[in-house]
Amino acid sequence: MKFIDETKIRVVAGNGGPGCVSFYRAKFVRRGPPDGGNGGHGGDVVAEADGQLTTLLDLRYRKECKASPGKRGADADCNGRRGDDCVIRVPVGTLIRDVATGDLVADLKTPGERAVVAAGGRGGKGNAHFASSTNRSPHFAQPGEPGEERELEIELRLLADVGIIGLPNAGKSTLIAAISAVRPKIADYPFTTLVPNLGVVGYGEGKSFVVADIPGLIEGAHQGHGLGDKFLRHVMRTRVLIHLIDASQIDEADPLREWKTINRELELFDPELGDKPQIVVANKVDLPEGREKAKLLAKKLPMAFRPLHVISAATTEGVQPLVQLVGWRLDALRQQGELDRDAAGAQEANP
Ligand SMILES: Nc1nc2c(ncn2[C@@H]2O[C@H](COP(=O)(O)OP(=O)(O)OP(=O)(O)O)[C@@H](O)[C@H]2O)c(=O)[nH]1
Ligand SMILES: [Mg+2]
Repeated sequence: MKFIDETKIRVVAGNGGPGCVSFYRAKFVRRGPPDGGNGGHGGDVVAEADGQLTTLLDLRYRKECKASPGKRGADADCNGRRGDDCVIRVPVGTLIRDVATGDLVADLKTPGERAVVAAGGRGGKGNAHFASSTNRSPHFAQPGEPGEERELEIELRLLADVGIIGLPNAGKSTLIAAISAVRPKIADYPFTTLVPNLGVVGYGEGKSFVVADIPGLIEGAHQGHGLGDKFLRHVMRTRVLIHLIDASQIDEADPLREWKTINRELELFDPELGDKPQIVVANKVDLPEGREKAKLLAKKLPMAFRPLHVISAATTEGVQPLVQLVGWRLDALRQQGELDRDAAGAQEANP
C-alpha cells in the first residue's frame, strides 16, 4: 500500500441560505404579519481523526471538499434546512495548516476527534425577525453569509512514543519484529523499509508504548540522498529515540563515525530532534566481530549516552532489558512532564 503523508486540499464551506420575505395570508386577513423564516446555516467542512487510517492515501486524488449551502427560509416562519457537512477523514496524528497564512488549523491526536476546518456561513434572518413596533411589516430579509473557503495543507505525523533510527541494514525492522507484533520486511540489503512501521510494545503490568521503525538514513539524507529525511517528521513527536548501530560494521579507526553521521542528519533536519533523548544500541553482537567492535564503541561513546546497550535483534539477546529500559525512560519522562505541569499550575495559582 502506498504511504502518503502530505497532501493539499481545497475546502469550501456552504453559504448560509437567504432569509425569506413573506407575510401571513388567509381568508379575510388583509395585511398579515411578516412570517418569512431564516435561511439555513451553511454546512461546515470537518476533519475527523479515524483510528483505522494510517496514511493520507484516500485524500491523494481528492482536490476539493465542498459542503452544501443552507436552504432558503420559507413562509409560515419556516427556517431553511442546514447544509450538509463535508467530512475529511484523516489518520490520528494529522496536522492541518492554512496554506495562505501558515496557521495551524487542527492537530488531531485522538480517534474520533473532530475539528471544523472551514465554517459554513450563517443563514440570513427572514423578515419575521425584523418586525418591531416601529416597522411592523419589514419588506426585507438578510442574505446568507458566505461560507469559509481555503486551501489546506494536510500533514501526517505518526504518533509514536519511541522511534528507531539508524543506517540502512542496522536491523531496525528486525528489532521492531522482536519486540512487537508487526512483521515488516527484513532483508540484507539497504532500504528494505520504504515507509515507517508502527508497533505496540508491552512492558509489564498492562503498560505499553508505541514504537516506529523509520526507513534507513544515510549521510546527506537532508539533501535527499537515499530515501532522504522526509520520514524524520514521524519521529518529531516521539519522546525517546533508539539509535541502532550495526556493530559488525563499526569503523575500527573511528568507532563513532556512523553514530555521528546519523546525529548530524537529525540535527540538520531539526535541532530539536538532535536534542531528543537517545538510547544508543549496538546490534548484531551475536556476530563475533560485532561483539568486539561494540566494545570499541562503548569506550568512545560520550558519557551522556552511556552505557551502550548491546543486543542481538536476531537472537533477542539483550532485547528485553532494552524494552524495560525504554519503558523506564518513558515513565520517567511522563512523570517529569506531570511534575512540570503541576509546577506550572501552582505558579499560575500563586503568581
Ligand atoms: N547476525 C545478525 N543479523 C541481523 C541482526 N539484526 C538484523 N540482522 C540482519 O541484518 C539485515 C538487515 O536487517 P533489517 O532489520 O532489514 O535492517 P533495517 O535497519 O530495517 O534496514 P532498512 O530497512 O533497509 O533500513 C537482515 O539480513 C537481518 O537478518 C542481528 O542481531 N544479528
Ligand atoms: Mg527495515
